[in-house]
Amino acid sequence: MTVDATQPYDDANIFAKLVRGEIPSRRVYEDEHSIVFHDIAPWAPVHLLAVPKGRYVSWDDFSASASAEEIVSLTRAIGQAARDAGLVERGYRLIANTGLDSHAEVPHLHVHILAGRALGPMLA
Ligand code: D5M
Repeated sequence: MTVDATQPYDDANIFAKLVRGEIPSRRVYEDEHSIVFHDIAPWAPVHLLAVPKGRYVSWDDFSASASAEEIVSLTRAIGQAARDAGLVERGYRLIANTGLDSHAEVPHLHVHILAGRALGPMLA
């Protein structure tokens, strides 16, 4: 099912549980406001997900109402995780699916970090 970016936040979603530590994840970065972990169904040889710990459905509500500290944290988390994974030399792609046409499936903001092969001009 795809995520309607205008829906209210659902505390039972899978990434809410993951942030709360109720389900396991392979975390590669964590700070006060953000975590980065491996995607369980990778689209590329390297596939990480960066998520804010706060209750944001998508880029839409995050960009409108997250604090400056949360926004800086997510930005730094993505850059640090990419550097730690050795992705800078060959590069990487960031994707934040938002709303019905994007095919977002989890109603908690997540930024995909994709790398490890030449990704081509677009995914779909
Ligand atoms: O991407 C949702 C992504 O979330 C998709 O690539 C699978 C991933 N996923 C789902 N459950 C988990 C858990 N438990 N750990 C790690 N990764 C997970 P979307 O942009 O919403 O289509």
